[in-house]
Amino acid sequence: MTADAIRTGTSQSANGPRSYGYFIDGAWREPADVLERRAPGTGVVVSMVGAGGAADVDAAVLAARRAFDRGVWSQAPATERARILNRAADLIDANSTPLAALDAEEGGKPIRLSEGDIAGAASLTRYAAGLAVQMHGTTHTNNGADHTGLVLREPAGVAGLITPWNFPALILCQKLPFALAAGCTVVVKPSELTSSSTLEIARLYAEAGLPDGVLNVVTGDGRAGGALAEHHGVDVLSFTGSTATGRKILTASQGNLKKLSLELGGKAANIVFADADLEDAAEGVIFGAFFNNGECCVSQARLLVQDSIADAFVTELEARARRVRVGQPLDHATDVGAMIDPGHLESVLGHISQGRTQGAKVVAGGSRATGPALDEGLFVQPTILDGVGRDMSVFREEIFGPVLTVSRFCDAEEAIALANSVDYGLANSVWSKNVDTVLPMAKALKSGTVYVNTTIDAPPTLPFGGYKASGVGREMGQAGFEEFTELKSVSIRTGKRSGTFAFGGTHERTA
Ligand code: TXE
Repeated sequence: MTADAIRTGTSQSANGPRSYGYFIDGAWREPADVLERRAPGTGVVVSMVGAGGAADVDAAVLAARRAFDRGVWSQAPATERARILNRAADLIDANSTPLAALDAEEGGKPIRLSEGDIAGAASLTRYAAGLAVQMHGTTHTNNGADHTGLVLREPAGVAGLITPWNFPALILCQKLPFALAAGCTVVVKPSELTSSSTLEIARLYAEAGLPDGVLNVVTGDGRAGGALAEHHGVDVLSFTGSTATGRKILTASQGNLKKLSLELGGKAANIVFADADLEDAAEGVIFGAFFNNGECCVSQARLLVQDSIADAFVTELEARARRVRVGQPLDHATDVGAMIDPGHLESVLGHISQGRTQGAKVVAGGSRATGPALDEGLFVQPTILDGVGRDMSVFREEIFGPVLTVSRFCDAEEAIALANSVDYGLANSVWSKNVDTVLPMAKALKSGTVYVNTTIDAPPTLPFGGYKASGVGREMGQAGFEEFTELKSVSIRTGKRSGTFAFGGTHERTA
């Protein structure tokens, strides 16, 4: 299937922008208002999506609620849910080329990474299909001969999913197939900046045989997201985005006390000890910092390096940073693409300039990347700031761009103190060949993930989420699946009941 062939929606001209409606109850609905998306690599308008509001969200939630209550999905045999998820995974794979192009074009991310995202999206979907058939509760028969306890694991109900722009298809698939595997019905609100791949994946699910109303997509900005977070028809909400928006969602979701999973910002550290494999570590540090343009919640934006090797290691990083290719997102030679939008470009450049003012030394990059292929786009040079102290804003705040800060430590105790001194706690990496170093470090770091002698390496089996301001709840793994379920305890007594309650009988059974 070609990119043109998978475009769907209310209208589309041959060479003009893609145009999409909302996907509600198995049908495309024309939006009253639209949002234009300009490709950050070229400035050209490439897609138009509905600017959804509360009424659109309400229609989608009602469709999801009706589908849930009909039981077409929530009560379907687990093997049937798994079959459709596996079919959807096959279709995602079969459409990987056009899907990857959509995310690279709208998100500014390098196409090679985008292709990896789509492969990851299919793999997460297959993993979730396996969880569907293993969903079960427990039985308890050790509470007396006349008692049986059942703990039922049930779908949580209608799931709201709000996703960001940095990994549009991948983060969708860290949530969607898990919710579907559990038997939930779903309303997705993708980022207004990168909605196309989500809408195309919804279409692929319909092709895979997902019943109408089980998956609904409403596009739009924070107003649509806010309406979903507030909606009393949503039972569980899973969000990935900024900590500031996560806090708003926490407040908005209070009305019906919905279950929440919030995957928020990060300020991860790559911690390199003198006894590491320094070749591997240098490669990992460059990859961790500049992966996905640095627009990544687990971006390893801080390097903490042991004093004794620091100068030589930084010199090696400078040389490697110069070889990182900044270029058009759709070019397979590109390592670092375009920043997501003009405001974000200004924010990243502002952080670099603030770092300079506060005393950091620019050892690589430091400005906007320019050149004939880049001038219409939003590009930043891969940047390394050395001599960064723990009180500087570039050390503490999420920059979300291709900017690496370098700080030095003398021993493990100081490394732990530095790594843990920020508000975030999503992920950190430790590089050392000494198990007596890495294991205590892994235990002491306050983050949901610790990579050891590797970085940004997250198989679907491992739960993912944050400590501190990086969020609550987990995605992926068994724990991520369970976020979309509820437990129900069923307490069963058999035999004659008389004289066994507290009033007028013995207290033994309830004590
Ligand atoms: O995120 P938002 P933005 C960080 C990163 C970035 C900053 C801002 O530092 O620079 O956030 O990015 C929807 N109620 N991350 O503004 O606002 C919005 O429409 C409900 C980290 O894009 O968090 C989109 O679908 N929803 C991150 C989603 O929330 C609301 C990934 C994320 O947008 C809403 C992206 C509201 N009030 C940015 N307001 C990560 N953890 O990977 C907005 N939204």
